[in-house]
Amino acid sequence: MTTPETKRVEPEDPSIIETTGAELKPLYRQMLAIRRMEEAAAKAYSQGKIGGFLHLIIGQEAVCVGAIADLNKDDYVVATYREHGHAYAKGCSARAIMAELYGKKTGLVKGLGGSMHLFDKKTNFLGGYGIVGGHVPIAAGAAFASKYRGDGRVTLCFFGEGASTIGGFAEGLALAGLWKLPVVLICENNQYSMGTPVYRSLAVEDVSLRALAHGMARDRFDGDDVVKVKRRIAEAVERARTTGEPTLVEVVTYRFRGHSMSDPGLYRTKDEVEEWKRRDPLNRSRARLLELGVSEQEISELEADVKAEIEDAVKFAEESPPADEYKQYVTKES
Ligand SMILES: Cc1ncc(C[n+]2csc(CCOP(=O)(O)OP(=O)(O)O)c2C)c(N)n1
Repeated sequence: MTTPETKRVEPEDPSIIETTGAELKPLYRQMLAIRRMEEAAAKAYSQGKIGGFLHLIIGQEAVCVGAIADLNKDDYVVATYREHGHAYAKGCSARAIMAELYGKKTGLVKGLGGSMHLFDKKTNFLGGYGIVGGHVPIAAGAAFASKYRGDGRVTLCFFGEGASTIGGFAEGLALAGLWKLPVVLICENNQYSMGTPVYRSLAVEDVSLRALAHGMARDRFDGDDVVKVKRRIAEAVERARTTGEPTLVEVVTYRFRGHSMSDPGLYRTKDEVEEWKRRDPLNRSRARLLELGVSEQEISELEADVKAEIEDAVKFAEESPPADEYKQYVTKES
């Protein structure tokens, strides 16, 4: 990036990662479903059908989709409040996610958590946390459990660059490095913590360098190409699974919309946003699919299928009954 506020920390990597239509097509489908799901959520939010906070990942979809693509089903994922895409990529349905955003009983956590607190035991999606950086020690704990039990599972933990300034982040890294925990810590550096640009929050803008203080491996790359994300995170996952060693990975990305629905994003210029949109990971993958010989008709069918999936999810959420009051779930013992 050229503006001083968001100078790109690493030049865009022009190298083309080898792939096939068969590999890229499902990744494109997932990214598109996440985008359409979040666009539908934004619409419902502005109609007053979704309450509370709503943080969208639009623009960053390649990170969660690529990173989670090669995980085993029983591996763990822990994420922030910007986690609808991570939950979907881990296997949660658009229906259950949307119903949760609507506060409905059929939602992922019975409508009691909402956007920031998605959680799903079936897919080992361990949340959804609203406290910035507070979930990094939780991820270290999940990875410690795997090491202790010898179950061979790996934990992926996602957070923003703002989280790297928080005490919980330092504690999580310290334990992961000291105990050699099978965790991959993924910083989605989207250039802003709410309205604060990287250069105002970090003295050293390369977040991945923090790995050196904890004796762990590190990696850093741009997150526009979903296949690149898939390959590079797979290397870190393989390291965690085979040697039990953690990695800190920084993926440079950008959110196209404000921090949350209440943020018009006035702290950045239209030109800056447009420049990043030119690298939209979805457009990039669609163009690549055509280059790889996937026909326009096949792509259109996939897109129609995604549209139907999200329309169905919205209908499901709208028609579902509201959440029960919380007290219904509180037993005498608790
Ligand atoms: C401990 C704590 N401090 C402050 C906040 C308020 N807050 C919510 S999101 C956010 C910005 C976090 O930015 P970053 O970690 O870069 O993640 P991003 O939102 O960009 O994905 C802040 C300060 C909070 N939720 N928790």
